[in-house]
Amino acid sequence: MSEITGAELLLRCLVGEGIKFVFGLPCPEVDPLIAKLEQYQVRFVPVRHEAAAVHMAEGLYKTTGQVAAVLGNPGPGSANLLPGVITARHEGVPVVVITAQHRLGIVYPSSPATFQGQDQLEVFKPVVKWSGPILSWERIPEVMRIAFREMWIGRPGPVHIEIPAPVMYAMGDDAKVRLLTPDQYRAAGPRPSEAQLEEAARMLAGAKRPIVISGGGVDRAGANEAVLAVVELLKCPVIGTIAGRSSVPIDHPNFLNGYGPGADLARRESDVILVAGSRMGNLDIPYDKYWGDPANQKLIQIDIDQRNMGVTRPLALGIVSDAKSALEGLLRILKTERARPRGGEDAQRYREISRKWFEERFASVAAWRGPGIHPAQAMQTIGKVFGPDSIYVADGGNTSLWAAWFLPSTKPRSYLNILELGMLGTGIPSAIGAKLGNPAREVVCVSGDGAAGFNFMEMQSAAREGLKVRTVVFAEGSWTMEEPNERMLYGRTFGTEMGTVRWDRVAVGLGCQPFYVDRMEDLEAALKGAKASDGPAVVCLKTNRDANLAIPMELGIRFAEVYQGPMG
Ligand SMILES: Cc1ncc(C[n+]2csc(CCOP(=O)(O)OP(=O)(O)O)c2C)c(N)n1
Ligand SMILES: [Mg+2]
Repeated sequence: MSEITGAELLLRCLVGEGIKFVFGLPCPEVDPLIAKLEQYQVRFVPVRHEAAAVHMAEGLYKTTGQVAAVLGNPGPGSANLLPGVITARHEGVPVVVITAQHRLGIVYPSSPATFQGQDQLEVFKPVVKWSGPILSWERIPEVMRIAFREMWIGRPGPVHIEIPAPVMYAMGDDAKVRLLTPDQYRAAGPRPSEAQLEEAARMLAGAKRPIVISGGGVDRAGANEAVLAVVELLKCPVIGTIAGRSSVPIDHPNFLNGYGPGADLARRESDVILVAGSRMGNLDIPYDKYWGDPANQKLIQIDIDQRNMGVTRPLALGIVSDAKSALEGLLRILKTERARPRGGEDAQRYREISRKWFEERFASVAAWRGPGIHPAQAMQTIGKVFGPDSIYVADGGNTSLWAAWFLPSTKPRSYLNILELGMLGTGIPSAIGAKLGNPAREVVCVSGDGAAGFNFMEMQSAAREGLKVRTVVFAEGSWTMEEPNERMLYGRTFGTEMGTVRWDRVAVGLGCQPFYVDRMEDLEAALKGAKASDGPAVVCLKTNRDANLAIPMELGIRFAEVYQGPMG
């Protein structure tokens, strides 16, 4: 008879689910787990803040599809996980959140005498998809199966398990438990029915002006090739949602930016719209004024989650399915349906309208000759140096808008931004997670100086772990995105002034290669230096404040409509 700890049994369950990384900090209540990780080829990555652990798991998942586990100690460490977990929930990121707990004699309820006593199940329940305790060695595999099933139902998300220390340390005979492989206890899916696919194909093949809207779900499902194949077969325009920036190449000849007048016209004129992997949330301005009359416009929506169906636009056909199998099935039938593509004139017409409009709106960017550095020009230079094969992680307020508009077209799953919750500070840890999952690729984090401050200490984690993450901080010294409202309503700013931080000097203390740039002519060399660095690098980029503030008015209004609803 061989006996193993509860921690080792738990680890076998995690490994059976393909988990290769655990993020968090040690504590006696989880030490038996951490002590065994190496033996199972699981990498432990310690963090400087537990929320960052979850953001690392998020960067890993978004770029590779791999799930990770995160750890919190009883009380504070678990409390610190919460912002990360809430972000993961909003972003549809699956992650196994493991909180350690004291012996049961002093919690549930925690008495005022209990040191670090927190009844964590109650705290986590509202912010995860599923939460439960494991109270005996024997039930570890079964409860883990419950957790993983729940994680993958509909839109993925975080699940929480809590394990009291005595269960982690408990010994049991491993011959007595049966571990099941994932396909022995969960089914793939949901999948579309053939009838649904045929109906969708018929609608699209018969459409006068079909368009496709590609969302983040296309990236998550690995449906990038399938969505482009549908677009190319129909020769129709494809609009990328904001969260789906890397779901289709933004330099594809049929691509339309969703915030421009070309996309508005495409949505208004279209008789059949196929939406894949997007809820069409307010960030994608799903308002009547930017769409056609629903009486004449048929909407087909493919989404993994019934909860996302027809939330903002009425449906003609909803297909609850993962985007890949639905789009591949649709493509197969479309090929036999003899779809009548219109020759792509619409896509060209819309693109031309948007191209002109953006060119005019961004004339001030093209014309900028200083003083100092314009963030948009800096993004273009970053794109030039790091190219289309890098993974880009954007964080910050206006900084992330400039990034979305001016960074290059990327590969699938290679443009990360927190787009539902808008949590600042995710960029650096998320980039670290991305680098762990993609060691051979360049990972570049572009961050506002407000956003950078939240988790900048994780650059030390990158240095310790030998991860060549490149972080460029746009250091104009303000919480810029909060300025316009103050200026408009009060004629002055308050609370937005951040003071000066020399991020490069902080970086030195954290073991990173430092670069400081305040003249445009020095930027390219600094970025090349960062790229050539043999460890993580930080570029402190002093950009011009007024330039960072000057989001073109029409684009600013659209962004305001996200919050305030349709205007005018
Ligand atoms: C954690 C968090 N706190 C507050 C906000 C609200 N917020 C959105 S943008 C922004 C300013 C961001 O400043 P910075 O990162 O420097 O980018 P900038 O707008 O200056 O380019 C703030 C405070 C948020 N999204 N997340
Ligand atoms: Mg700023």
